[in-house]
Amino acid sequence: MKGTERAEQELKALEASALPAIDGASDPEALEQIRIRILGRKGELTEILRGVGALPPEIRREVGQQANALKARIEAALEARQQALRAALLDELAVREAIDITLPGRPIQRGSLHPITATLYEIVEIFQRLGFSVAEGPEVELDYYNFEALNIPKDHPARDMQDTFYITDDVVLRTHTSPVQIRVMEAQPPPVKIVAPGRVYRRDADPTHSPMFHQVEGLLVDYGVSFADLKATLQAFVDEFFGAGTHLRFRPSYFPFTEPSAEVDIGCVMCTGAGCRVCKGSGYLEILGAGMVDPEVFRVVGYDPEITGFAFGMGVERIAMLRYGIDDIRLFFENDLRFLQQFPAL
Ligand code: 2U9
Repeated sequence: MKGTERAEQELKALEASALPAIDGASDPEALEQIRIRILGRKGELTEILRGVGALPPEIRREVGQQANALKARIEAALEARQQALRAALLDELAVREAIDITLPGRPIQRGSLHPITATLYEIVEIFQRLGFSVAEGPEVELDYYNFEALNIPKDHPARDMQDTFYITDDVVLRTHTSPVQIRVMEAQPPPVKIVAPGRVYRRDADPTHSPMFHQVEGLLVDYGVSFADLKATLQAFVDEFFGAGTHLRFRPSYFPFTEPSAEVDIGCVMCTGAGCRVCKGSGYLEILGAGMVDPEVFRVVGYDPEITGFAFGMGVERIAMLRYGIDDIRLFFENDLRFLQQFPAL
């Protein structure tokens, strides 16, 4: 019996020191140190349990049960304290790292389409609504498609080294998007109803000319197409782009690939005819060139000699300059945000 009492006292003393220590552990690390001290491989209670087998048989069972019961209580206390510390940590994090979701977000700078891109899209979309499809082609183009097939002979001024970027004798940077229409006609029979938007290149640089600029050209080919069809199509375009009832004027002109040809003006959008800085007092703005496709062009692509068609071409930068009253084309390519941000986001 004396042996039992001594063992009981030892266990009581251990319990009396262990439980307050566990409850007082201030963080998971301190708690783990306590667990090791009591239940680790050389822990106080582990040693007691290890010694149970060596006790006299008459007290072995009683002491063993008490030691195991204490082990269970200590383990429960450790678990409870661990849970409490974890909960306290989460509470603290919830306060320390709280996000105020009612704060307004930081504004982000949104980009928008470049005014030339927006203008080009707007032009193309108007023609799409009129039933035209979009066709594209290479910017590095064969001399044949850029000039020869368009009835621009070898000695034509448009082929002058002044105007064209030559890559080799036979390869150029396209000077207009017209080669796209030649390629389309080579690939498919009439009817053809396309617009060809894209970059073009000319050796030219001053306030109204840039060595790279954008064109939208159109081509409609079918039997029985007339100059009246051309006028009606262009009137529908300017009504959409510049406003209903925009006045159109055709002046006779010459292009190697159209006959007859015309330069097309609208009544000045700035002064509606009175004369201003933008129209230089004339009351008119030249916005595009157009004409009936020359039969020579149809012959080159192998079309029926009876076929008819009209074509037109416009410079996107020029149209944007007229619309917004901009007098220097280079502003479009400097990409100064103070300039670009003046255009309505699209
Ligand atoms: C094919 C047949 C005919 C396209 C045309 C114009 C008139 C024209 C200028 C406008 C301003 C070029 O950018 S600009 O300098 N273009 O005046 N373009 S008719 O005629 C074609 C095209 C393709 C097969």
